[in-house]
Amino acid sequence: MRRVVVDTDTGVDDALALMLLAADPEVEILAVISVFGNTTGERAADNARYVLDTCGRTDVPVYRGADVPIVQELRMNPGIHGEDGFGNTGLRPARSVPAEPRGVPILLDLVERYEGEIDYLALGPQTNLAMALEAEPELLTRLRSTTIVGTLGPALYHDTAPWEDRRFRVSRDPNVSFDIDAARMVARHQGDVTWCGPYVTRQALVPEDFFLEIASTTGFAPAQLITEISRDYAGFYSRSYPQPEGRRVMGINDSMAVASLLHPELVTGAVMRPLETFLDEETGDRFLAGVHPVKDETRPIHRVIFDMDFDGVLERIGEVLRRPLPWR
Ligand SMILES: [Ca+2]
Repeated sequence: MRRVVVDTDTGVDDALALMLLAADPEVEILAVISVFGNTTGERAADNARYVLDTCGRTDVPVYRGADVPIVQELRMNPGIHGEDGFGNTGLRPARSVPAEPRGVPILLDLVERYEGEIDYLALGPQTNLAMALEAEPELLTRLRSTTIVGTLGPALYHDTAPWEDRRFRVSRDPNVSFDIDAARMVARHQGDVTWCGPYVTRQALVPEDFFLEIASTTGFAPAQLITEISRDYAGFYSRSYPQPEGRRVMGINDSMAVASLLHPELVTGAVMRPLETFLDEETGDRFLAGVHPVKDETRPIHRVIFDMDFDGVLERIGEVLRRPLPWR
């Protein structure tokens, strides 16, 4: 049995990632904690509640986490996931997530109780992790593992502008840039930490038809929820990454990170690196990338994923969405 805490700014790909966890009989979700990002912290919490309820997992607790970054101004992603993070569908859970108790103290309690047993999944900005690190600097070594959606991936040797590298072709890393201080704080702590960022996740653009077909042939609520909330989202991806014959596609970013934890054999490329932040002077965007270790390296070394078995991940997603409820 794997014990998981999920930290999510619940948009469309977060919803799918939550479903992979909710369906897995080997996974106990101890808590879901919200964070701002794809939408407000409040909506992120309610959306997570809605996803879990849709999957028949009313037993999984959801808590409110960080609503704003540690230092910088609040930025969000409304153009991609809609104002409500759910493609402007307006879906709300039967009962909203209360403002108290807060997620970070809950996490610290869980770490006391399940010392060295928790796999932490950060699917949004790393603000909750950074707040928990402020209270408990040993946090990352007391978790079994930490998997984070963020980073440009591994930078080239002595690369001073990794976002410009044609091999990476990533212009945005919202989870990191929405709270760069939090990202830097996590990067400066030792632990079993894996970063799975846009360089990996943007390679996996899934045809919208994949989900539409499952939803229409099975009629199952989780698959139908994904197709309902992803109409605008698929529109964004299809405009940003035009496909032959105008085929509509969408990203499954957070599911890649979840798959890397639940099915480590699907990770086909990863390196161990210290991580550094970078500033794009032109746009003001900030990035985090794995850099080359130096002699007598003292910076924490984290794992940076750069390749995955994308078909394998999609196969797992298909299996889950075609499985009738109840999942547990
Ligand atoms: Ca996310």
